[in-house]
Amino acid sequence: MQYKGIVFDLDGVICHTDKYHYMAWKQIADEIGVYFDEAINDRLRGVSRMESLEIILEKYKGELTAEEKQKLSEKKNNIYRNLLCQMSPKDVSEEVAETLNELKRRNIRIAIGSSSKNACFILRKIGLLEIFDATSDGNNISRSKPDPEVFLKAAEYLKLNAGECLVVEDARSGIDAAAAGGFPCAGLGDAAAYEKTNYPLHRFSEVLSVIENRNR
Ligand code: B16
Ligand code: MG
Repeated sequence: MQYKGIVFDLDGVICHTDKYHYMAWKQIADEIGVYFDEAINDRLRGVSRMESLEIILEKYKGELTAEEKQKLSEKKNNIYRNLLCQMSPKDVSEEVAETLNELKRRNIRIAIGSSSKNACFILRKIGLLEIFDATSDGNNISRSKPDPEVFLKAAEYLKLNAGECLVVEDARSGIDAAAAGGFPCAGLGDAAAYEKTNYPLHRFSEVLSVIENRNR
């Protein structure tokens, strides 16, 4: 089967917001007196906001009510969104921008498949809201990665079957989601070394050769 579309994860693939997630969560963790570091932050990749908070609270000694957790996650999001305001098209590498343009030239349909409820806000800030044919994100799903829902919705929006869409991810939870949905998947960074990844990528632009080799 030829690959007619690509569903890209956003954070860690198209742009990098982990430092802002880290800064915002660190502020929350300090406030409640819980230990938090870069290694814990790495475990939050691709994971929803509330699930991220639960991971951070693993080291918390007390008990929090659902309402208190909700307040903390809202507070984190406000800090995070303020930090996101400094993002601009300069936060997209030339390689990413050129590869997306080349995919469009080749009539490959492209979508975003992100756990983030801030995906459209980020895409607008980095000037990429218009280039994608569809966006599936934290606002249109009820189950976060590793559930395949976000990618299945993206494929549906592109009017393609899972087998026709390559998923590009940086997180293992995202690769698990792609595999569970029956999508072929390419992995960058941490996800490149994961055994469930079909196409390990060293750099973003290599998606062009994955498509080329598949469709020739
Ligand atoms: P928000 P992705 C994910 O985006 C991030 O990797 C993850 O760290 C974050 O917790 C999640 O979005 C939810 O983000 O708080 O903005 O709704 O990698 O799936 O694009
Ligand atoms: Mg990611």
